[in-house]
Amino acid sequence: MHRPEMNPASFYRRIPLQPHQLTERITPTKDLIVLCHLGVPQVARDDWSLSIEGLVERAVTIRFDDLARYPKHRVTSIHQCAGSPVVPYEPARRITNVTWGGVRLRDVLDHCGVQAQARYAWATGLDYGRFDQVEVESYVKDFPVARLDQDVLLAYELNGAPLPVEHGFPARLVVPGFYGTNSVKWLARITLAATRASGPFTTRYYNDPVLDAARHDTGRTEPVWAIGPESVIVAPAPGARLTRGSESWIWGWAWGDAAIASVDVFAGDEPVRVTLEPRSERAWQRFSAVWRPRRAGKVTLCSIATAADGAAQPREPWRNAVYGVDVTVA
Ligand SMILES: Nc1nc2c(c(=O)[nH]1)N[C@H]1C(S)=C(S)[C@@H](COP(=O)(O)O)O[C@H]1N2
Ligand SMILES: [Mo]
Repeated sequence: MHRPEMNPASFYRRIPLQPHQLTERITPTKDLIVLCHLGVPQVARDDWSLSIEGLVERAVTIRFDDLARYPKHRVTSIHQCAGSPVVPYEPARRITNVTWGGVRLRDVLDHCGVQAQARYAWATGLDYGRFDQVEVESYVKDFPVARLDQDVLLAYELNGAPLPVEHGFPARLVVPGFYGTNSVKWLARITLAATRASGPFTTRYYNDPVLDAARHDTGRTEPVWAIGPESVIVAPAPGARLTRGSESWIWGWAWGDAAIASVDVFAGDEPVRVTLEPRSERAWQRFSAVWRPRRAGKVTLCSIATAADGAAQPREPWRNAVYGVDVTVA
């Protein structure tokens, strides 16, 4: 693997929009999260290649032009940064919804023949350097092979245009429904393996403590993979003034790895009737409600998403915790 120039050569990020700014269904590329732990490797399209190795019948190396041999696939999906890997109880709300274009990794792997013992795919990026005082040879993540059937992409387009450099040009992995950290940019290698990967980003970072029903740490951990059920209110914005006795629209987005089955909206402790659109592809789902405030004063609006599998957005501090919007009724 050749080592590209890193520019910038250290942690680089752009913080995305606040919940009340998420007014567009497809987040414009200029408003996306950018998160690069080690900096941004500068890779020319013609220098790029992807090696597929490990537990496969035939190891292969493909060049960018080889991607055109596979059917093009587009998927509209939530794209969310999990926030700090070491503070899972801090909600980050770095959420966007975008359209990726590329080829299915499954289609490419079918040519290589995945061996039966392969349980994980390790994905290695071209970036290298220092993160949190640790010298890192490359950014490596992993995901279960069972996930391949769910639109895992080798993506070369974002919102209909070639990937911008900071988003992984010329090609990246996208694991729809998993937190963004798993979607390795500037992808260089896929390794099929029987075990999880051993680098810092799959061991030291991005493993959450598992809590019991009383929220005590069980001592076990689980990988930061599937996106938990979450929702945010887009409007009204924090600090808005609503008029007593007249109808106010409350709307927002709900999402998760599993489709969201219902959203509950509360104005203080008063439940408000909600309409929720069904999920299309892996996109977020719009919900809306009409509320007629009867009393003047300050009130907190909130929304709670429940997924089809029954898991609900927690009120306790966690990365997908319920988001409250403080408004004034006058
Ligand atoms: N190679 C590489 N891939 C990476 C990262 C990285 O530092 N290096 N950061 C991850 C994290 S934490 C997130 S949230 C997403 C962000 O993707 P974006 O910057 O394209 O929005 O990229 C992921 N993929
Ligand atoms: Mo992230």
